[in-house]
Amino acid sequence: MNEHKTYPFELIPLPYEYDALEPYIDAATMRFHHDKHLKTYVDNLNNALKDYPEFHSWTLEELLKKLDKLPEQIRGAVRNNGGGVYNHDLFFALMAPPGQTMPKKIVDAFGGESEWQKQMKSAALGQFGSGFAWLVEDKLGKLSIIALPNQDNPLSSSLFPILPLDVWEHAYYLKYQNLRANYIDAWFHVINWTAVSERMRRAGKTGS
Ligand code: MN3
Repeated sequence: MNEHKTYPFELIPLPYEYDALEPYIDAATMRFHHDKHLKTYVDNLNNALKDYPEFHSWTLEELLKKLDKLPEQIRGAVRNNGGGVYNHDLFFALMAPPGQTMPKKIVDAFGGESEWQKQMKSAALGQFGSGFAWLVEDKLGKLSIIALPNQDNPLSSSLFPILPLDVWEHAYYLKYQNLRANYIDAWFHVINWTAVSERMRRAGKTGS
């Protein structure tokens, strides 16, 4: 992932085959989403920073945490495209072929797997237009679920991003058309809970 890397940022290859998440997420959607949409965010982020060498030593995480320190001319582009890169790196890394088990920490925090799913689905359906539903952790280690518009990232609100669910139409339109709820139900099958656990351990160590 690019989160701890600096300019120029890269298109990170998928950690699995394009069809690895079938039948829940189809190969055609994965190709467009990763090879086209994510690549555009990477290219636009690099273009935005190209003429600002003073930020070439900042990691993507730092850029998103300190948007207010950036010049106005590039702040919007970094928010949208830097968020686009971070959010998609994480979204793709935190999916895997079906069959993994939800970590106990999340089951306990939300009172059960189905209760967690209910809250995540509600946030994802409630996000009007484009955006993400997020499982986040605050500085005290408390887990919660939020929705953010467009490519906004929890780091910009002092929250640590644990698990994103992309609900932009490009994430599901080819297979599910307008049926966002069906796509959300499908995504629940392909969460990489092993990697989510890793992120929660890291959040616990570093705080947000
Ligand atoms: Mn997307």
